[in-house]
Amino acid sequence: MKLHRVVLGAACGALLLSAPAFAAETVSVQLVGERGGQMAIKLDKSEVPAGEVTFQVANVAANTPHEMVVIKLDKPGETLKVDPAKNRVDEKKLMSMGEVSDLKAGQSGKLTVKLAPGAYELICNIKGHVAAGMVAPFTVKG
Ligand SMILES: [Cu+2]
Repeated sequence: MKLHRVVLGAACGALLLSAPAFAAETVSVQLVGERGGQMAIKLDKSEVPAGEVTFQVANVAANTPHEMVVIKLDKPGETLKVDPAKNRVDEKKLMSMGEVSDLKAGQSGKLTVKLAPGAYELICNIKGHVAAGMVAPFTVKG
């Protein structure tokens, strides 16, 4: 047991020394679109290495509030289901890693989270917005 731990520690040390990939990543997120029209979540990158990630989120709409929620998927390719009664995704049934909520048009905010490897989706879960296109796949590499 003890030996195992020492070997693991040495391996991690080597990775840290050789990998600028451990530096914190920043993702620029634009929340786009107006009520009643097409909406989108635009990212400057859709894949980052595991570790600390900062999402810089800007609502660039003219007059529509938006938000960004980071959802971890059970498996790649899974699609989030919109609850037809509520016209939004039921966050209680999902693994939310954090969010920047309630950004008025023109506002921005940021979120820093530690993300493990896996498949994620960024959504705006204001009523009707996922159905209008506010879903962006996001991958964290091991
Ligand atoms: Cu929205």
